[in-house]
Amino acid sequence: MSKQQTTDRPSGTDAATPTSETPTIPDRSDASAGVSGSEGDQFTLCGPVSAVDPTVSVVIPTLNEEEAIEAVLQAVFTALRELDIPSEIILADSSTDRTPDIARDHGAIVTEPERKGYGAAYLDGFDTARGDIIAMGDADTTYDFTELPKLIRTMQETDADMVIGSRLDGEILPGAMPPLHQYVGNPMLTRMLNTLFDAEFSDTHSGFRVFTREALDAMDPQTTGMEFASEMLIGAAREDLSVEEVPITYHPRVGNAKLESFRDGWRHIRYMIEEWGSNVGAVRVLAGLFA
Ligand SMILES: Nc1nc2c(ncn2[C@@H]2O[C@H](COP(=O)(O)OP(=O)(O)OP(=O)(O)O)[C@@H](O)[C@H]2O)c(=O)[nH]1
Ligand SMILES: [Mg+2]
Repeated sequence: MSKQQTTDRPSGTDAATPTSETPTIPDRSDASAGVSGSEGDQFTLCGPVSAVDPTVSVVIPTLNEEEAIEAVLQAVFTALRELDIPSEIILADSSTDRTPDIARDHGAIVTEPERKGYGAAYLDGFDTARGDIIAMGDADTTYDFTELPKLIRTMQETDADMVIGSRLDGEILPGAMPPLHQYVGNPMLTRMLNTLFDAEFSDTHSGFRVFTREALDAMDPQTTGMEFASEMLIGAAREDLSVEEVPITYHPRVGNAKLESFRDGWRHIRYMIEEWGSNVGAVRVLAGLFA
């Protein structure tokens, strides 16, 4: 897939290392210093061309999230300071507002997906990601990126292929999720996926996940819409990947939702039925061959 990667940083350099005194905008005068390692509360944020390859790639899809992106990036910075691992932040952006400008000013790499949709954005961002560990989450403040170290440490400690932040096993703050989603849609779609694909996930629509590069290659997601979230987990179940879940707190959204409950819910259901049907069809063909 060809893509346009945009950055206003000089090539051959790394982003600067923000400190608590200068938390919002990395100091460009420091941009030629290369990766300086982590001292105190500094961290290494790799630019598109960097002396040190990032180990962690934080991939965030954005569609007009100018009201939220700054807070989201600050939370990512807090997580990266705690993790103390060379990292990159990639925005797969389709915005027409100031989202990409704000992100670039904060040292993120911004790509412009050719296709529309949540899944298409992630596919584009994953294509750019260089890390062995990939993290994904929304740009709307619903997921708290300061919880990212908990997910990554769980992955390292348990040797899991993927760790999911579970809202349904964690805490959903007032106003964060419509009751229809919290008590009907998400539990029902989670149960449906578990039943059809013999899995035991607690929250299949959580978009806050970390996984290894190998796990991503094995899951091999392809869909472009919101059903991408289900497709990844169906792939994880199919490939028998080891998946851990950790409880997380889900917060109210800043900015307008892009999700359309019934249209996107239906896309998940249709995708699950089609996938299940094609597996059943394949089993029938195989059974027929050996009958
Ligand atoms: N690049 C790109 N990003 C998208 C697109 N659709 C959604 N996003 C982003 O994907 C993330 C998830 O979208 P949301 O609108 O938050 O969907 P959701 O999390 O299912 O719904 P809420 O619970 O209301 O937040 C957000 O960061 C969006 O900005 C798209 O077509 N292109
Ligand atoms: Mg969201």
